[in-house]
Amino acid sequence: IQPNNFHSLRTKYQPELPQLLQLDELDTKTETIEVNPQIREMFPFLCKDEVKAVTFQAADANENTIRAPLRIGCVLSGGQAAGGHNVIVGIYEQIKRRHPNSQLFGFLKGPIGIYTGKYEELKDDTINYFKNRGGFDMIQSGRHKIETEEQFKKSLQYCQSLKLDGLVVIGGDDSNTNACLLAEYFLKNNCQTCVVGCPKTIDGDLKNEFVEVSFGFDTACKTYSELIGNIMLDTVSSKKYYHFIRLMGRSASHIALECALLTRPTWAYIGEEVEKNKTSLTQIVTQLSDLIEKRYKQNKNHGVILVPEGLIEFIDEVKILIKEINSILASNKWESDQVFDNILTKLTPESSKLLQFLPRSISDQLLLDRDPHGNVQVAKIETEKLLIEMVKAELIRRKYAGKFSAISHYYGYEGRCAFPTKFDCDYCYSLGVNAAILIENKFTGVMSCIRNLHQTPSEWNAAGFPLVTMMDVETRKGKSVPVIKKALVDLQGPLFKFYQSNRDKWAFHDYYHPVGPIQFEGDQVPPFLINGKGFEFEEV
Ligand code: FBP
Repeated sequence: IQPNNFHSLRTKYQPELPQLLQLDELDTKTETIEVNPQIREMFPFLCKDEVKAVTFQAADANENTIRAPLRIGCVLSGGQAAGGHNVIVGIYEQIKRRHPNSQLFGFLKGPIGIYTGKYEELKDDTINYFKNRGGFDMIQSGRHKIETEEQFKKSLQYCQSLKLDGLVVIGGDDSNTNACLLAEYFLKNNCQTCVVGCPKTIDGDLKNEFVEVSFGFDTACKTYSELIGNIMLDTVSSKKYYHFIRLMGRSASHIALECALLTRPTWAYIGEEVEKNKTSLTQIVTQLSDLIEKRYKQNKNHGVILVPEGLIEFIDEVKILIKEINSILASNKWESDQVFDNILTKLTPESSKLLQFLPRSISDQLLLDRDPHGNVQVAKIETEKLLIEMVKAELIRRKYAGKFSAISHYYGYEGRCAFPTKFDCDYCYSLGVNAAILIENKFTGVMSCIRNLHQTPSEWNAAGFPLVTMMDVETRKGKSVPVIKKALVDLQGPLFKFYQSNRDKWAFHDYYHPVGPIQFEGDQVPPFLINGKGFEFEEV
């Protein structure tokens, strides 16, 4: 692809680093942290001694230090998220600063590239081209897992034959769980390759006391919010359409909440609240129909409704239905045209009734193949259309006197590969630099973490936190397995509370707030998801 003017301009931007990471000499400082005893048992090598977190501090410059070239491998895992290229650029520029003969290898098409030994050495021309650019096309990504003994063995062989000092796994919760298993396997087999994770996912659900936000979230929310704002201006001009906008974000509703705070829609569903209140599909349709009727009495036949793509899985009866379908599909195989009829015979009466009640297009989408991690592909379930159809039917039943003309939208893939915001450019570059430093200092099984993100980049902190401290034990397919838990929207947190206390106003008074396109210069507002730290919410 030829660079366009904007791309050429962005490649010239040198991302900002935290002050500490700009120094030539760093001392490491470690601190013991608690690990769940069950997890300790599952990772005996990583947890052999005390498990420690690492931070850095300035050290005296030492001209006699002899530095050896570093050899690092990297892999992009799972769905695209803006900024992934900058993690790689950060690793590359850091290891070249340490020694000009250092080398970086990109494993191709995700984890499968590691255990099949498909890689490419990354050099100046590639790195310079992809700097500050969206997408994962430099080395591509994939959703494969390293699962079987053979795959672990092969991964070790390829890392050893490349004499890698380290492997950086750039991925979400599942990929970082996999990274931790790989780190354990390498230690057990005396392999010198350290494994370091980097927190990626637009969904924002890889978040815990160590990770403030995953990269790509900021760019995705700001991209969607620009589009939502444009729709708002259109609808408030024509005053004739209800826009139902489904937003990507597989499970958690962080994206929907962040976009709601940025744009102030007529209404936004938050899946976690729907789950907590056990709100049924019928209740959602009743609420929406009430809202539309009330607005009609104010002479308003327009609105913007945000629907998180994970909503469908949070609705109690649908959740039960999906669980039943998952377990039936796990033990049965049918020709695709026979799945629907066969499943109906095996579901409980309530779930069978629901599956038949849903429009056929939606029930077919619920029956689609699961991804390699067993997730329902909510990105392919058109919940926004389902709601429109059901609300339409309900309004007809109520003999609604107003006009209900609805348009559906899905904002998903367009937010994952946009040019990364300045925040994501700097954040990802810092994550990459930090990952390289962790490897140089021989830390393994840790996540590269950049914190204090509500401040300007020079004030950010860098750390390495052991992946085992982020894990819980879950039962999957009847087996106890370690997993990094997804962070859902905190219904007691400041962001949801702010939305909750404002939404009734926004529902009836059109406080639409079009944010416009992403700006790359001037003041930057980091994502609200960093727990609202440092932000004054503007009451309207
Ligand atoms: P990751 O968790 O791998 O970052 O991917 C997240 C996501 O973008 C979800 O928001 C979405 O539901 C899903 O990927 C779509 O997956 P696919 O790219 O396989 O269609």
